[in-house]
Amino acid sequence: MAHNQKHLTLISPPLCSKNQSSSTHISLAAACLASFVKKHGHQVTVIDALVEQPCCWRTFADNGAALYQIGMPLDDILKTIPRTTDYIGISVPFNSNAPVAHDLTKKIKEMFRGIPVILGGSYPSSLPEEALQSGADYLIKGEGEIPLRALLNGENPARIKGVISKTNLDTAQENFAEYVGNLDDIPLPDYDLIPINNYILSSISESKGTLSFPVITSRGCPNACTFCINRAVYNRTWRSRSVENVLDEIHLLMEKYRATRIVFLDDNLLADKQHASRLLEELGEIKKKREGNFSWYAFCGLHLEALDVPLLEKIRDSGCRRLLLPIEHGDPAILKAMNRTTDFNKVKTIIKTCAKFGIMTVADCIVGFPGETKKSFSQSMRFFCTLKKLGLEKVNVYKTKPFPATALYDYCKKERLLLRDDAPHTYYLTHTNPFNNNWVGITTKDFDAHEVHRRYLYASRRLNTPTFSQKVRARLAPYKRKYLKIAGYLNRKNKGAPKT
Ligand code: B12
Ligand code: SF4
Repeated sequence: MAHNQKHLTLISPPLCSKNQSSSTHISLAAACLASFVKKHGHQVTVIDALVEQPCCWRTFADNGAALYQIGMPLDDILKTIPRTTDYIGISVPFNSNAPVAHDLTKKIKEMFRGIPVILGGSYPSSLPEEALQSGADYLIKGEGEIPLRALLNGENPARIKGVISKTNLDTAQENFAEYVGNLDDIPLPDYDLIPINNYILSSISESKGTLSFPVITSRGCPNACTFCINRAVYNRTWRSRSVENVLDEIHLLMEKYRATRIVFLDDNLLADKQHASRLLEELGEIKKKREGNFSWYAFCGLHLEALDVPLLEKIRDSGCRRLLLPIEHGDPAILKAMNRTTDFNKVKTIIKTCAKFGIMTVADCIVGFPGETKKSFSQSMRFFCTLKKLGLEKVNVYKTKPFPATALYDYCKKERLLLRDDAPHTYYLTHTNPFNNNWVGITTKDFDAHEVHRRYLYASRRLNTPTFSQKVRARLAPYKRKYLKIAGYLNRKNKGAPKT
């Protein structure tokens, strides 16, 4: 080992869940950070608990709620950490994983005395004071690559931007890490560091033969929706990788791991329309070359305003079968309160065009936002019903969640709308359970917890009952599939292509 080379162990802890199982996901954060510090001469071990043991679960209790930890158990993680490690990093992307991360940090600090433990991700970025109570030595606020490299290189932690410890906690909220100027400088995620075959087997069995891999083409989001945690991590910045760099990753995933589907995890996939348009054209070429054996979907956000007909054509031709549309509400006043601007006519055109192009549309809908009266709730329902008639297939209904460090949380706290100030983070995992008293975060003069739950149940049922045309299409689907199979076969035969 070279003199200044350090050994870092990066851990993505088991997932907290209200169920005994979860779909398997790779920690892209751990894979990106690992490849970056490796490029800069350090040695890395990655323990991605969910991929290590996707079928393993343990029960645990958090504030009286019975929950599950899915993935490699904490004691096994402790045994797997190399004794020679110089630093241990733990990724905590969501607050609901805080109890597991705290437990793991405490155990590590007992067993690996003197080894600095660093927490990163959206949880420590948004709740530094609480995250430090885990016993971790340092937290990283924001993007981890540059501060992590600086720590491993032995720089003075007090001088590294984004490194938070007990000594500078008072300035933590403004102490963002230095962002990587050019995202292409981060090498492609290193999946050889995890038991990738476990992931491949899980992905194929979970999605009936399709092998999906996550890809992130950009980081952050320029918008400032009041309910979004993004500003705590990326401070409203948005940067993208070059199209060529993204394609290199997709080709690698297809050739080395035989990926057939890409899941984009961007916060805002279409923030730069020109850039997105070029990427879609290239994806279209891949789809053509692979004779359709390629598809993609966006797991997270995309910019609705960018979706015009030419872009939707490219989306269709590039292998996207399903679009998740962040519509959120049907009352402009509530959207304004969310700090979102949405052109309703444009949304209708998007839904109609997608239906015509055969792209399935799913919309997000939030209920119980501060200011939502019975009237505005009905207005929202009417709007979503109109969209259903135009072809919207599914609506994901969510109760408003005021995540700490969001503008929404600050507002709710100031206006004393929070039902419980000290609500455990895991309560968001059980929020749909009507028997759990914690299931809704806020109450206003327009609604109480029961009314929000009523709206939630009503919207979920009303907006997801199949329309007449959906029922007809569902009935015809098997025949359509048979027809397409025969048509495809005849087409290939006519072209003289070899039979498969
Ligand atoms: C993929 C994903 C998931 C996957 C997780 C896969 C995994 N193993 O990581 C799954 C499907 C499990 C998931 C579930 C949920 N998710 Co999610 N998810 C995402 C998503 C779309 C991408 C995460 C990602 O890979 N990003 C790419 C990497 C490179 O970026 P990153 O994670 O920010 O990491 C960087 C920094 O944070 C930092 N960093 C991260 N870890 C570490 C560690 C160290 C040591 C250091 C130094 C730095 C560091 O450096 C990294 C590289 O620069 C994000 C949104 C987003 N675009 O980030 C939401 C997001 C993380 N999810 C979110 C939420 C709310 C949830 C759910 C609660 C949703 C729900 N209602 O069910 C559940 C929780 C599940 C549970 N049971 O606990 C929120 C988190 C909010 C919060 N603070 O709690 C996010 C931010 C979306 C949002 N904008 O609201 N999610
Ligand atoms: S557009 Fe999406 S990612 Fe961006 S601030 Fe709004 S909710 Fe967050």
